[in-house]
Amino acid sequence: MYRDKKQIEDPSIQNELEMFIMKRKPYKSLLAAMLLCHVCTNIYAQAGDTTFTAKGNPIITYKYTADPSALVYNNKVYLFTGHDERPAPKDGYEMYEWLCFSSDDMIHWTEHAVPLRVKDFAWAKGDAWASQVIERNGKFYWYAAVEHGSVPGKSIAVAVADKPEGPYKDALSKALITNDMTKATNISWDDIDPTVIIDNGQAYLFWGNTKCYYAKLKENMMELDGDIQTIDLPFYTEAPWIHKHGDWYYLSYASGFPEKIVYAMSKNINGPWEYKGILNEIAGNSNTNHQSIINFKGKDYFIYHNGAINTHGGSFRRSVCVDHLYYNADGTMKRVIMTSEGIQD
Ligand code: FUB
Repeated sequence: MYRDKKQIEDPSIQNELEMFIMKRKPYKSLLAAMLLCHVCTNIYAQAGDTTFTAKGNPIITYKYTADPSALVYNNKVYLFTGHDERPAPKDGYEMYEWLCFSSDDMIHWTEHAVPLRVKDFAWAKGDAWASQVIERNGKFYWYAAVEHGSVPGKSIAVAVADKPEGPYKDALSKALITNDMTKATNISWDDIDPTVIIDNGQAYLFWGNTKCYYAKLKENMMELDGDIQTIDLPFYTEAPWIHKHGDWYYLSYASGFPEKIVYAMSKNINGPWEYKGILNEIAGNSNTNHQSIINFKGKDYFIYHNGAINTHGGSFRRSVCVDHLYYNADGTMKRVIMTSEGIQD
């Protein structure tokens, strides 16, 4: 199940394949076609990139990926994920880096070189938790939850890059949000799971565990513009995702534990938010669920994670999945149907 990038890219593998073709003449044409196809897909990838085809859900099966957030940019979808590295059978999150994948069609994917690691934030000490990337004025801003090195608790970092796939560098040399800035709950992990939107030129950051917080961002995307507000959302756990469809704003989030994804709608980004109920049921074999919602080339997608990979998948070895999302005529969202087949067209 596990492949190393080098197994896919290493030229010695191609040499072995060529030797095999020479020895097995009856299969020569078929194997030559496979080799050509492999080489062609890689013409468009950079050195160190890995290309693969999603064969249903989970879409990535050679490593564990979690906390998806997607960005549509220049006719491509960029998928940013965390990387679960906890060895089986141990429990607990072990996450040191984030990953970036891109696709033209949600089926054929390229994994890019690791774009960001916790150690890129000199002031942070661990936990590459959930994150989201957004573009503004030709720069890409990555908001990410990490454990702070000197202010006890979780915090939100900002990294910046010139290209969606990075590499990213710490934009501030300090955290944007620290645990001592939010007082709505006493827990030390409430400042996690950032989600960001730019609406009519104004950027907003939403985040939080147990409490949902939001604040405006200045045009530089690296400073808060005003006070941190809280939003009262029923059964709120974590993982907010803010998006817009037509003239509705949607705030989806993980609820309860194990988590279901539920959502609220509003005609105003500042609320009031009307609770609309369950969007996605508990995702197989994972306590967390963590969604991202995008429209790409005219279709809507619900991206989440489950613990479905045999034999060690689970709450701490999660895998990203993609299914279709559909809206009703009144703007509400139909409940997601999680499938093994995933996206096929
Ligand atoms: O991956 C670590 C944490 O698990 C995330 O920050 C939460 O949303 C949950 O998915």
